[in-house]
Amino acid sequence: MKTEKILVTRSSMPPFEEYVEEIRGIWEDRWLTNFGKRHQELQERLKSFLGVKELTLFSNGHLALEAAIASFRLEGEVITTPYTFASTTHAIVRNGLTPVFCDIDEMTYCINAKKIEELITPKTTAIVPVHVYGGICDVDKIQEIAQKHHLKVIYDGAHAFGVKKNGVGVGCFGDATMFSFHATKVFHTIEGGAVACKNSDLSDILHEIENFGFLSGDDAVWAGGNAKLSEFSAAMGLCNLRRIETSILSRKAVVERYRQNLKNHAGIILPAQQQGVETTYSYFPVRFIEDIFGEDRDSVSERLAEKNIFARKYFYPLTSAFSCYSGKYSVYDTPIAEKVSNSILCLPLYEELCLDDVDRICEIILKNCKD
Ligand code: T4K
Repeated sequence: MKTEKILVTRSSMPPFEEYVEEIRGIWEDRWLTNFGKRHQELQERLKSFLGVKELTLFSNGHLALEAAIASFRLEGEVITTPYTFASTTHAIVRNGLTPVFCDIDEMTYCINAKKIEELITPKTTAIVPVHVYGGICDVDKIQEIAQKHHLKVIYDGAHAFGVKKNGVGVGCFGDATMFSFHATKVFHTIEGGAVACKNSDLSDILHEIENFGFLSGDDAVWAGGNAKLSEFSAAMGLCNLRRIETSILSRKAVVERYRQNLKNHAGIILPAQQQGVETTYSYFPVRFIEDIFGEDRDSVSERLAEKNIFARKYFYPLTSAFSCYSGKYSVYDTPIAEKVSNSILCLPLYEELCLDDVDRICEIILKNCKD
């Protein structure tokens, strides 16, 4: 029997008619982009949903992160993690800065805050940590270090839409936080992203960077580019935001089923459940400890693929191992990140994934299990 392909994720979609209704007005007013009505409305609604003071929308998360870094006019070295998507490291490098890679915490997979200070040099100007998989970095420790050494903290929160720590939105920590609204994310605008921050001067600069340097009037006060979110994307965001709570609940059910099925196996490490953190279940990463489980990550991944199930190795390889950075870094400087990267597999997770399929995925995974 041929079963349907199950990919690592599947975009959430609003009812077709709802989206059509949302974009109908675009045909009437012919305003397609450049901070239109839907853009303004989405920005306000997201500010309130995320509990942040300022929010600047962007055409994608990567450009949002590049702009957030640029907005501080930094020089020198930036301490960051190699355990992330290409975007984080590239955003630092494309700003003319030097990434300095810090190892990760083995529980949360986020930057190990205890290891940051030893990497600080007179050239260090910022820290760019990543809230990985819908977990959250040690924001208190990072803030303490940043204050002590006068460093900026710019979070990559691409995976952390709607995540809270002790009731506080993740976008409230650090000097700025980027969110990704890519089609594969918990909340999406097809392509899109945003930067949250606390002060309106910074959000004016972010606006200039994404709008050719214009804030108001004809003078460009910054050599900015173009990273504006279109009205079609904003309309998708408005539709998706209406159903975000339901969508998160469906993801939660999938995650709980995975946890139920895969617990009690010493050879499988499930993602940590951080105290005080309210997640939105963006990814479900599982580690396979070959000696105990009896099989390595690649072999499990291949067996799933044979059954038309396509899990993904987020994040393998480490960004420090990319050929564009060849000869500059060693993965052995971040041994925990290297170990995790070699054993991690993100299992399929999306709103419409049915629990029977979760059971089937787990059965396949556990087929050769020794423990
Ligand atoms: N920082 C971090 C930590 C990130 O993870 C990301 C993005 C960024 C920064 C940058 O944010 P953006 O500039 O992207 O807003 C995907 C996503 O494209 C990327 O957004 C995401 N992280 C990354 C972790 O995953 P790929 O290369 O794995 O995508 P792709 O095309 O293989 O898609 C993965 C699966 O998603 C497919 O198997 C099926 C599903 N899918 C994909 C698309 C494009 C859909 O269901 N619908 C779709 O439209 O990077």
